[in-house]
Amino acid sequence: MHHRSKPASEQGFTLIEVVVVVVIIAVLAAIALPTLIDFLPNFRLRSASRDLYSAILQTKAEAIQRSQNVTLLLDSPADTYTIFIDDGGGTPANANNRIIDAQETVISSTTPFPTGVIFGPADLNNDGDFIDAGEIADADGISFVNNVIVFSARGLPVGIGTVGLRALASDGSVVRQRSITVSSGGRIRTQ
Ligand SMILES: [Ca+2]
Ligand SMILES: [Ca+2]
Ligand SMILES: [Ca+2]
Repeated sequence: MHHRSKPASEQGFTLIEVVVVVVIIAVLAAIALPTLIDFLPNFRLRSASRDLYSAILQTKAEAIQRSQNVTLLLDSPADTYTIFIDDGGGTPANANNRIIDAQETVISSTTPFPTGVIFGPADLNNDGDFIDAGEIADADGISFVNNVIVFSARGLPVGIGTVGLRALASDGSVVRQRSITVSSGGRIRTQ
């Protein structure tokens, strides 16, 4: 009676093979995890910054197209923004009050930032001050008067300012900061 050995593929794993695979997985995870933990808040911040930049451009384009002031309302505690026409909608008392009143036209409904992204002061080069290019010291992260970015029918900003964005880690620490600045010529710059 002779014994036929099974093909290698049917023999299952030896203990040493399992240990080697587990060690390889552990090493790969240890390498990838910090990158992943860092990557996610950064990714969200970039996407929030890009979306807000687009919203500012849209506000400008709508103002030109509609030949009237269009307002981008930045809500710092809520970390949202909304494009609307603050013209009172027929009720003069409600015009330019930075409140979206019942009869006013909402152009782009309220957009929240992704999880972990907030408005906040931005020290872009992390040197402890808030005075370098594109930095903003305002506690609420918005230096525009009354927290609105308004464009006129000519496509020019009614006021200039900077918006600071912060990406937070799950423990609440600040991972990365960015800013968007609107200059008097209507140029929009992200940093
Ligand atoms: Ca209003
Ligand atoms: Ca600084
Ligand atoms: Ca402010």
